[in-house]
Amino acid sequence: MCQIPRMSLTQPLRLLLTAVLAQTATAPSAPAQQAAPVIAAPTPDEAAFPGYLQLLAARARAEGVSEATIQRMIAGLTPNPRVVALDRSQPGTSTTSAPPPFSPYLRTHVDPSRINGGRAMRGTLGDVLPQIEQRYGVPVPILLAIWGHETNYGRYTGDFDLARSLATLAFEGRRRELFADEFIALLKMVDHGVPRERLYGSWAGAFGNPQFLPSVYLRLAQDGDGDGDADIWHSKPDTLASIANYFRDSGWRPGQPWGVRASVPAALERAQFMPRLESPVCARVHARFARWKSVAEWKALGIVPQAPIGDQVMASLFEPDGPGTPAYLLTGNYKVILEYNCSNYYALSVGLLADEIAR
Ligand SMILES: [Ca+2]
Repeated sequence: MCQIPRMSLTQPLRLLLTAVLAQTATAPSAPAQQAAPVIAAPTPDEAAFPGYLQLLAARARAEGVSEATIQRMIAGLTPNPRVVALDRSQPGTSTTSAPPPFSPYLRTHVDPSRINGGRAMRGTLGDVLPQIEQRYGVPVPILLAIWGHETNYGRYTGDFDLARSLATLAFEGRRRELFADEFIALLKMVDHGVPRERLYGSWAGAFGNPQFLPSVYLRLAQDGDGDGDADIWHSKPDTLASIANYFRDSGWRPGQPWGVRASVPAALERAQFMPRLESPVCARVHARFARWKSVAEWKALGIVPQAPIGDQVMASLFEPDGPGTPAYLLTGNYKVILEYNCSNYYALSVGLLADEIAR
């Protein structure tokens, strides 16, 4: 997924991280990892690492982490040069080149394997799925599509030691505060009883079936099967309830689609609908949508939705590969998918995969 346009470093941490993580944790064979040769990136001033760990330890102590957890988690920790190399191989964010086309991306991410995997999962989970949908108000196919995108339904969750990865990324300094916070959150997870042997994941610190960061886990992970443990590593109900909780927390509106395919008159003058204001978050992603109008207003302009959507729903027109190619009316729920990973490639393929799983 290395071709995906990157986000600005000024965006909210959650968006930044989910984008980084989702693109790297999807599969060991993902292009992001293949295209990230582990060059001999020198770890910055490695001799200073033990001293830096003591700073992290002091901060953890001040935030109430137990001494036993602190000592256990920093004992023997060394910087991971592979993590530094992977972090430095991330594409820059200032490119002005045109984004690559969507259709090849969609072909490889809304593929028979993910579609059938989602349908099979739906078939095996029985009553628990309607219960989760009822409780959180997020459709099951959307939850499955996220899971399918993040880790191919749990097949690839990453084997990097999370404490080592997060301490390395904090030490390296490019996003020090962000990763220092996540390192402390990881220690809090241990204090809350999460077993050490579960603390493996992507090089950038996300873990489990939904690829949550430690701070997200602490805030939003759920115990979907009622055994008292929010086990997003092994429990399918816990995984899906946790994703659903993330979506509810991000403002998913029950009863609205993420978007619908739409036909657009060839003569539509698109320039007049382009946004006047720059989005405060994830600007490059949002800059590609048309202005928001009600579905009724879009219909009055000759645009015809290809699936049911209420006339009063606010929507934006999106033609990812330009006029004459597939077009979509996107709702506010599409923006919720972007909260999980702020990439149009990701959000559109999650929406379309969910539609296929639901068929
Ligand atoms: Ca559980």
